[in-house]
Amino acid sequence: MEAATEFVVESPDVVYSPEAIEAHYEYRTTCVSREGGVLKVHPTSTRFTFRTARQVPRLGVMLVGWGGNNGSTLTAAVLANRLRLSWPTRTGRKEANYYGSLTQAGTVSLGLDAEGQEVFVSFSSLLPMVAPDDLVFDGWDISSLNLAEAMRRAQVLDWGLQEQLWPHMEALRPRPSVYIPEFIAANQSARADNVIPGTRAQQLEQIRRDIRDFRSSAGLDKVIVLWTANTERFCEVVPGVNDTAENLLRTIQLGLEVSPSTLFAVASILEGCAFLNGSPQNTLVPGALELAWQRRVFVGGDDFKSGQTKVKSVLVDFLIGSGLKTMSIVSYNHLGNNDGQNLSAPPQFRSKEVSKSSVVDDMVHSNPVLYSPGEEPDHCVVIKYVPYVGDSKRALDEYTSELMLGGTNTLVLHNTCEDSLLAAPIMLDLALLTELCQRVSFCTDIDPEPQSFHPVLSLLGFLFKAPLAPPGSPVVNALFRQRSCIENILRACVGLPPQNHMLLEHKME
Ligand code: NAI
Ligand code: DG6
Repeated sequence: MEAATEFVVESPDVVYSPEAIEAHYEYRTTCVSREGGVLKVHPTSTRFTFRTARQVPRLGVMLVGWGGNNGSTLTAAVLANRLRLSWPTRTGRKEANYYGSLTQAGTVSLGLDAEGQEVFVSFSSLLPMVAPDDLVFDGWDISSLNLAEAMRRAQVLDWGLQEQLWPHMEALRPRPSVYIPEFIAANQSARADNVIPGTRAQQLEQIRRDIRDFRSSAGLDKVIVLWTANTERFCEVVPGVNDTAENLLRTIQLGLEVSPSTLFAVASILEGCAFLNGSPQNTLVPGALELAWQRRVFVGGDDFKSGQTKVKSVLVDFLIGSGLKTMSIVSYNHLGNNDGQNLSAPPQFRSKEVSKSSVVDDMVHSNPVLYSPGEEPDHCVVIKYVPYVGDSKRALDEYTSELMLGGTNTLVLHNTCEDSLLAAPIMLDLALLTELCQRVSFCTDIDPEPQSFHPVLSLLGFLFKAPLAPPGSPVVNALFRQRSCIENILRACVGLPPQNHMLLEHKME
């Protein structure tokens, strides 16, 4: 059954005008205080008014690392869908689709119909969103291969699809990029034949010119920049160098240490374009975050949550949420694509190890019944480069949990799939949701001044392994809490209550 695509909320709290959807919404939550060893819980309520502009812009997405496996696969996926391509494989004809995209292939329940059955619609129909087929791509890569050649190098797509896409991708050529060898593995140097010369300040200016050029030559209303280039080593956060916006901008002018990804983040923010970091390194150093705050530009990161980590953020939530004490998590990966080769160098592996390891923290901390303060499961992450398996990554996990009365439970998982076919729909969702958030504003009964979401767009956490959150905000990794956050905020924007799954209608006599 195909999900319905359009709906209207009939309520005095929701007003549709040609320009916007305006919804009055009661945000009910609780405030907890500790008084004399007793927790006191106060239900609270705040009245919000959400306004979502209905006019969907012509959106451009600039990928840093456009010629990589993710970049070429995402570009190919959008073209294949736009052109309605189908191609023969040994198991039959396949058709282009957007499986793996929350917005395009996920659904939400609007409520119950007269028969008491749930009515589902596509996630993308909750609010007006850019259609993925309408996205315009551009980007940078230190490798000069055009996108057709990059697609062939990636070895991700079936040959029959590649052949059809070739004439459409051949003319797409990545712009030269910033190459600072010490940030990525030495084994990448042979790729770097397409670089922006000059000082850091000149490179920053060139990136800014590229963004402006793309915006005007493609007739775009908006541009979003997404880092999907190689994983870099972590950058040291040094007072006076990158700890404030002012220091970071001065560092760039003086040519002191700044990573390529941070240069791209700064350029995007200065151009008023949202910047999203799909890799694990600490691109968004405090100075970059402050700049985003000052300019009110959205930033999001870090590291796409695509496979093994996504499963982990479900499985550990299930284990700890069911009262089992997970004590050991061991995750092996082997893969043979260029990402795997880059990660075979210790500093780049370290960046990935950190982001892959942080993912169970919130679940452990949420359960003081099982874990005493400071207690954590052993958590080991191993990544090996095995060229033969190419983009078809293998992920092997072992989870051991304590059961009642001294028992143990060990779960073992083996996951095989094309890494880039998991990452591409996530990149799509990132661009579409970020753009949508740019059209949402709100005010409250306490503060009638309209405002936007915080520049650190933590609503995107579902899509990132190590989600960035505004200072002081809890970091949520549990996948279905993250999904509910997106769904419920979008529901609020059309005046719908949060999805509570209570189905009380079916629990009465
Ligand atoms: P890839 O190695 O195929 O592509 C990266 C591209 O970036 C290459 O074409 C390379 O030439 C280019 N590049 C390197 N430094 C650059 C720079 N300074 N400026 C512009 N381009 C530059 O890697 P893949 O598989 O596309 O992954 C991209 C990134 O996404 C990696 O950091 C990876 O760790 C991350 N990632 C991938 C996931 C997946 O499931 N595929 C999931 C999570 C993160
Ligand atoms: C090896 O783990 C390579 C990495 O780039 C991952 O494939 C990528 O980060 C996806 O990780 P995960 O844990 O979401 O599957």
